Amino acid sequence: MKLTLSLMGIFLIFTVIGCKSKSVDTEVQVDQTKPNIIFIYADDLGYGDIGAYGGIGIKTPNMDALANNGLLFTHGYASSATCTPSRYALLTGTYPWRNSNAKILPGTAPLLIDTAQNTIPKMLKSVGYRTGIVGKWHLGLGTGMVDWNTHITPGPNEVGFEYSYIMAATQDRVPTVYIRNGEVVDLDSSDPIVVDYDKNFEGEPTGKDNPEMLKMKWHHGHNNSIVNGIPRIGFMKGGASAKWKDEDMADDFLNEAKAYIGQSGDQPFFLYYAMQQPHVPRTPHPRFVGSSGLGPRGDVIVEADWCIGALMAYLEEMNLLENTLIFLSSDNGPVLNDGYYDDAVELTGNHKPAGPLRGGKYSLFEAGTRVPFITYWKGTIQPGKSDAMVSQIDLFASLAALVGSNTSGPDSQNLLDVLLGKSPKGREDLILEASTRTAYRKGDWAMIPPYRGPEKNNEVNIELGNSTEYQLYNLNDDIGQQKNLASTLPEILNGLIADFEKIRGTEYSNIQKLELK
Ligand code: NG6
Ligand code: CA
Repeated sequence: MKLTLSLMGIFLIFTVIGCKSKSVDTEVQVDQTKPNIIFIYADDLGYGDIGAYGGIGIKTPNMDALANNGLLFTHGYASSATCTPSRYALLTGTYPWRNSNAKILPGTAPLLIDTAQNTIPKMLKSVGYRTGIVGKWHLGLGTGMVDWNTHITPGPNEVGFEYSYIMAATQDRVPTVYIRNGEVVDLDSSDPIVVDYDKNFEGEPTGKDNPEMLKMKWHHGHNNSIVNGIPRIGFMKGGASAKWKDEDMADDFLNEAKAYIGQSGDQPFFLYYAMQQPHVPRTPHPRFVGSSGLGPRGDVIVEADWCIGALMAYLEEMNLLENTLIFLSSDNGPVLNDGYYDDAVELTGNHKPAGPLRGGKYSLFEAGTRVPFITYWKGTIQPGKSDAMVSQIDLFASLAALVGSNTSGPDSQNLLDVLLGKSPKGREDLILEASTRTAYRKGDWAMIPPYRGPEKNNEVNIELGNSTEYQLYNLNDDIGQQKNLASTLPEILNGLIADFEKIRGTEYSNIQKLELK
């Protein structure tokens, strides 16, 4: 009897152990310190473009799901109101105005990031991550004279990414080919690629001279080489077999992103998924044409949203959601007409891409840099909203803190607890940039120093923030920056100028300080 009982006991113990190890097998092992990390980085997506941020014109259920089940930041910033400087700051944790070359780059620009410079992918690699980029690069390649027909280096692979599948610059700039780990994809060596941003190649049609060849018309700029019926910035010859098909770009990048994720083994991964939408030229795949009712700009946002949904579904299918920290944002604010006739202005209706904010892409006003900013980590980040001021520049130090690295970029602040929703206390202040001009944000205040220059870019119809006077706005009760309080609150203004100059130095304006007195 006794023996039977103890045998039964042993049997029970084994059963329990057996069950336990079985449930451990099927349950997800969450490593809180080394999750997979994905940056989903849209191009020119505005603060008011998506539903979760109050957007009314375009249905974005997948981005909304990330926001509603993650943390939505109301004061999340890109570092600059244009692409290259924002991406530079994101990856290096360095203010873009510290590097005088951090401007919108042509497709032939040399690599902007010094290969000796620290970057997020380098930092993550050093603690055991696989690192990959899929999508828009726009940070320069090579050292000056790129030969597109040989191995292109240095590039993303030399600044920390073990895998890269990129377009060199933008969708509207040549070369219009994908580059995988430094090699142009599908290039036929008997049809070499040449690129020039100054002069055309003899006999090649251009948007300017051959309007009959265009399926999309240019409004300003964008009248050089024609690829797929779309006139581009810059001249390109050759490489016919390698040219991307614009309408397939979203699927091409999504498939690459999924393939990269699919190779996951035991190592955690970092994926920088740099989407091309809704930057011009807006070329939705046929299955999205007409999906928004707002023309191609709305349609490519629907397309981008669908891609994000597909990516999320894939992560779920791979059982990776609990193990993956996702960051969704945009490189700069929105623009409607950015150089092509694509009905973005005509069809926008009540949809306000910048939401309640003033300005847009290129602007020192809020809409230039305040963008959708969402963190999502299933089971770890509690759903909610945060009004803390955070910048993309802070991803570096915050992620370093998460994964146990002590390296970072010079301007990056560790806001890990804020990004994970454990603290409401964000940055105290932040320098914002737009085409090498800078402004200052501290507490509720936005201060814009005087700049000589047009008040508005009439081609894109966006107010740039230039004024010969200082501007001071209280964003708490004037989010639309309508009441300039500079002359009524001189003490606050002077305090802000002093704080700003401590970081920025005094050589920030093209107006002499003396003239201001
Ligand atoms: C501008 C282009 C604009 C866009 C922008 C870069 C003209 C007239 N305009 O110079 O269309 O390409 O550069 O956008 O060429 S960004 O989002 O990559 O910064
Ligand atoms: Ca952009």
